[in-house]
Amino acid sequence: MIDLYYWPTPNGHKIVLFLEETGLPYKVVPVNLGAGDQYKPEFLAISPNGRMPVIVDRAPADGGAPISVFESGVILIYLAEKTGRFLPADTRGRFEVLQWLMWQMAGLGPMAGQNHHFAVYAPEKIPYAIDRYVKETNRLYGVLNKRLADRPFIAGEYSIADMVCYPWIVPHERQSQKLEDFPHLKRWFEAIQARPATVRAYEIGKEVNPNASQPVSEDAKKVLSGQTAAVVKD
Ligand SMILES: N[C@@H](CCC(=O)N[C@@H](CS)C(=O)NCC(=O)O)C(=O)O
Repeated sequence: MIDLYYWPTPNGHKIVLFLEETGLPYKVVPVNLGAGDQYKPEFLAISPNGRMPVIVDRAPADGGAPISVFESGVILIYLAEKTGRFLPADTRGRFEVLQWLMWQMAGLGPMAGQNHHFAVYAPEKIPYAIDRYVKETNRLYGVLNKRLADRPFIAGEYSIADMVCYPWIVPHERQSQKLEDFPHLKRWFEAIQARPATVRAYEIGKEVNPNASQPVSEDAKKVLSGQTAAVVKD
């Protein structure tokens, strides 16, 4: 029913977490980012930003033509609305979830992404840049830790807000963060890690890209770095 255009990265894992929790039927379409699949014209047609994940729902609720959705946060809102799961229907509960989902999309994801870039991928190690993003990631971990001090999950019950944040905490060592410094975050992290759906989601990631834990190859780095407007030109 759902085609998931996917590669096992933090943003990709978010959607598999949801699909495995709900049991919604789906088919993985691998998008090999290191090989440049994200810039094939047929992929750009459903993902104008040249990024995965993307879904195509072949059986939308309105019974019409297939719907494609890009941006992981929006994909999760779409799937939550489709299934009635992991996003409360009432206004208070719904916006409690959505504000933390947006916090991840605008803060934790991009900042931890820059952290990875300058600490791991940049050919030149720039202390100012590394320090800036390690500190900002640390601040965001502190925000999440405080939020989790008096509730099991970010918005009370397990929701799409947790699913967007969890994959970005998985690489905490690579982000120069110690979970021991954030006891509430650690407890939350371990609870999600132990969910059967989470275990299955990360197994699927290993099947799709058995080299996911290896350093990015030099060829892949060439594809992924220095992109300009030229990559999305017709
Ligand atoms: N805000 C987007 C970000 C998606 C994103 O950056 N995806 C990365 C992998 S995590 C990607 O497709 N990268 C391909 C590239 O950099 O060329 C989302 O959450 O869906």
